[in-house]
Amino acid sequence: MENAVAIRDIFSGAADGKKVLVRGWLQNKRSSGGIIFLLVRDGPGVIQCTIRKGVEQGFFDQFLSAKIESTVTLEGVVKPDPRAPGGREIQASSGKIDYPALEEFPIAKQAHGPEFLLDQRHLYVRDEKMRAILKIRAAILSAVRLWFDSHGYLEVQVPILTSAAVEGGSTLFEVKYFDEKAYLTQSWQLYAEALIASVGPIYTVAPSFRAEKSRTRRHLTEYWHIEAEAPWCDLDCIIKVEELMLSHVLEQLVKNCPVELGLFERNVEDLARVKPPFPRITYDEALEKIGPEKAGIKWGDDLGYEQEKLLTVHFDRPFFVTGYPKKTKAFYHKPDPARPDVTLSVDMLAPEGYGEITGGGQRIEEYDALVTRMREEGLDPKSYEWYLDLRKYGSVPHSGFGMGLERLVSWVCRLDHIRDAIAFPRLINRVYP
Ligand code: NSS
Repeated sequence: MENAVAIRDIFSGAADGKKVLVRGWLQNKRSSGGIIFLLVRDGPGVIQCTIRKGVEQGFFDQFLSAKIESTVTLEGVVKPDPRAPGGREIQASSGKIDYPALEEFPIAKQAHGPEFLLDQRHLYVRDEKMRAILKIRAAILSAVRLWFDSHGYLEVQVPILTSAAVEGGSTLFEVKYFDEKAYLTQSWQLYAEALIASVGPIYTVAPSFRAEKSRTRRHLTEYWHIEAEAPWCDLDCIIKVEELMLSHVLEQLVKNCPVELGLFERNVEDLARVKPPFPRITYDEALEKIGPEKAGIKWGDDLGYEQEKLLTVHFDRPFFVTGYPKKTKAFYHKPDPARPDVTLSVDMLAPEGYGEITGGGQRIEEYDALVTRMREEGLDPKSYEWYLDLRKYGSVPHSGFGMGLERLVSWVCRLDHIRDAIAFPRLINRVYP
């Protein structure tokens, strides 16, 4: 196979006036006045190639009738041209269609409905915005890793197949595990609490699963979860980890993905101003701000999407809500010693109506207190035997959190629906393609 240049490299100017060979997918095509304008995409880059009448007739005619999303090879001279996207084009003198598209590409330029695009997701991932999302996800994850790696956190992996619920039974996916029942993990947390006694502060990037029975614009059934856990870390400590990590991630994103962010209605200034400390309010203050009557809830109820939306109008950057009532949170949350009906819990909410992007807090470290909370929640301590063991052998105050990658991407890119924050979304009514 002949060596092709990377299209992205052409825009440095180094190839101006030189002959290059490029290979890619025919993203778009139009012809006018004896010139065919082709947009060729090799993945990272897209460049305009022109074929003028007067080149070899067979070559011209072949591309005149080429279907969109065929794969092509083109050879020609690079010419700076301010009218071309990115300021450069290839004036092609030869080339071929490697694999012609067998049918017309089903995704046209005009608007399609969301269900159609979800059915065609295997092809829609070639769309410009979808490609930007994939780059933004990758940039977020590499910034997350950079931050944790340089702050003493070790990246570890835990099972996806588990034997007990972490975040309550109502969203558990059950799987048949030979002759036993197992579940798809909702969070790494219980295993993380075991591993901090082995290697100290840790983090992971892994899929989590929630059998969410409702259709909302912020729930997937399978999502990517960035989670961290640290020993000798209280609520205040974990809040600081979250705000330092996220502000670093956003700083990197503004630096590394300005073009991708530019495709969305996001002003990068909104991200650049996110610096610690983030605003903090308590659950009680949150209720006051949203007006419980207006929000249709009373003290003790969890904040759902509608309530969070009302709350986010008071902020122009991510903020924390601490001290959620005991009954709104999972059994492992430590009750506040000064006020045992609330927990040492914290959610981070994104502004502009997006709401919760992280959940976490301080864990119960005493054995008896943990058994009591399990019983209150109707859980059988026998199902959590190994987890309880962790309180028998060198317990420690500790905290952690989980951030939904797609929730973060939705806010950063101002998406209408979380399904567009991931290549192949899993939703209540969709496991295809
Ligand atoms: O249920 S969480 O609030 N908390 C936990 O799972 C803790 N065990 C994490 C921890 O402390 N290690 O979920 C954490 C985050 C939440 O804030 C969302 O950003 C995201 O996970 N999340 C979701 N994203 C997309 N779809 C769904 N269904 C979903 N559920 C939670």
